[in-house]
Amino acid sequence: MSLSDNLSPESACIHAGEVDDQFGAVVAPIYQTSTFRFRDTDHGAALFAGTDEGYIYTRMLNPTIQACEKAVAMLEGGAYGLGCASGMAAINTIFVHGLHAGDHVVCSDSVYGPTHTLLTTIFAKWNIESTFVDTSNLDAVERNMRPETRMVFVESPGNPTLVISDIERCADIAHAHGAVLVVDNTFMSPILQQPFTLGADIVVHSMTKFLNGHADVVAGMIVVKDKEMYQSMRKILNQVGGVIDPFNSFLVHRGIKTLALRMERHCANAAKIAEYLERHEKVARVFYPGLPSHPQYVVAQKQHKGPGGMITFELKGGIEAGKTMMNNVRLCQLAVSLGGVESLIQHPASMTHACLTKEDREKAHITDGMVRLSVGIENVDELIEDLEQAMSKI
Ligand code: LCS
Repeated sequence: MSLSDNLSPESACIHAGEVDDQFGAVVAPIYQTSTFRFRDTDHGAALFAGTDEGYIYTRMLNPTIQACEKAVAMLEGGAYGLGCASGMAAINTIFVHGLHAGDHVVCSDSVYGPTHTLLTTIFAKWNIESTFVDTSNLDAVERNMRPETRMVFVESPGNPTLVISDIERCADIAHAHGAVLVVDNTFMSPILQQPFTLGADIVVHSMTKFLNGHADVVAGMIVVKDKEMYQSMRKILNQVGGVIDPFNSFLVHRGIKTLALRMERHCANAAKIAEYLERHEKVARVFYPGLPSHPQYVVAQKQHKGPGGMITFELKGGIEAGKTMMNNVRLCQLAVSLGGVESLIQHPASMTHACLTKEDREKAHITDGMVRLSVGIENVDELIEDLEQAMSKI
């Protein structure tokens, strides 16, 4: 089946990704095999030489993985997907592919902790320097570009502050300096934000989150538009080996079928909870892109189709009040990760961003008092009831 590129996101979620029609299967089958038999030695040699198309070995390509790659690429409006073993494997592959000794990276300061430490520990060791800037401040992005800047890496909204960067303007700055713009679109999913339409060159996802949506898979995806970039990145991924496996590809592809529907409920629930929190006497501050009080509300309105399911807030009682609240939730669960059907609550400073120094956290405005809530698709009144009973213990 071939799909038109202008299919609506709701229909694309159901149908994107080619299905093997040997038996008329409606869903892409799971090819749980590590390797593929050659017809004869000439066939094997031709596949390796690239003169024949086909499958050789699952680390190189597998039909189930490819179906998931096509689905995400189509939803993002990109041309090629590369399925990875985790979001971090995807980010690492992008860095290994695009960076050389002596290069410089400008990266959002509010990014998932391990993205920050991957640059400051592993890549710094190979003489690749990174500058972490508040990428919502375009002057700061411009000011920190150097002749050797090869990549601008933007996570928007940023984890966990939900700071929003103007992707279109960041793309303009990156391109004017001969750098590529990479956007981590994990928090929004392609349903709410399509970075390629805003000028991004590479889009990356932790599919562990909204794309899969059911907290039962760890996986990542890189999406690119350019064929040459895809081919050279595929070689790198094959060499570094951080590929997704067929079964996880199947699960993510299955999860994607309900992505548009789930995002609608994530947004509706989170919007209601953000308003409830903002009105609450024990809450000091709420960060949510759908609230007019969000510092980049105008940019959010421009580049998002919905405000998303993530809320970060600070309680008036600081970290102690936050701990009491997190230790008393019943319907929400105290756990890291996000983007699943279940609501999860966690403490960034001691959990997802504990790998940063306190100084780096402060620079990125990640305060000790911040609590992060990933709003699931449960009944919103029951979620509010749960948050209320947990806050009554403060
Ligand atoms: N990018 C973002 C924005 C993330 O939030 C995460 C994980 C990753 C990349 C890495 O993806 P993974 O390798 O885990 O698939 N974020 C997590 C978080 O906030 N809590 O636990 C994991």
